Amino acid sequence: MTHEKTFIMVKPDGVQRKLVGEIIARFEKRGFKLVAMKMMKADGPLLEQHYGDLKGKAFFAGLVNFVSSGPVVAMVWEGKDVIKQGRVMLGETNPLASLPGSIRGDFSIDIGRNIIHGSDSADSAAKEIALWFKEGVVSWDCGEDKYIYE
Ligand code: IDP
Ligand code: MG
Repeated sequence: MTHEKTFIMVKPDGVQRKLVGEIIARFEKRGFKLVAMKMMKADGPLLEQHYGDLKGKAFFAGLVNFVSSGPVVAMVWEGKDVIKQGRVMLGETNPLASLPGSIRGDFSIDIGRNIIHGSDSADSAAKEIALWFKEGVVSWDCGEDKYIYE
């Protein structure tokens, strides 16, 4: 299914550290297609919904507080297996457990400053895309697709 979509967000630490271009380049070069992107400040209620599954965790308030502290770059990427592949490209939640070559493994150290979010399942991807891009995403034909997919 080449039209699978995932939600990827560069968190405030990734934006401040000017890693947005690097992250976009990695997804583009892999062959995935950008179908939505915006820079925005996420407020508490949006993040409480986004991270709803983590309510009750000791780090929840700090997480919401940090991710709402500055601009984020929210994106939707499309392509075959992009949800799982995106998670592999991100690395582990704990950057110290992430392999070099992964985004977190290459650019971060602490778990609460791991610079990027990626949907972890088809269900959460659908929910997150609907939550962050109420306006919908862009459908476009990429001329390179015939050189990426056989
Ligand atoms: P994920 O981002 O790899 O999917 P989740 O378990 O969904 O990881 O947690 C969401 C975010 O919450 C993580 O990316 C990380 O920034 C933060 N987080 C997770 N576990 C901890 C923790 O034990 N301490 C501090 N922050 C954490
Ligand atoms: Mg998660």
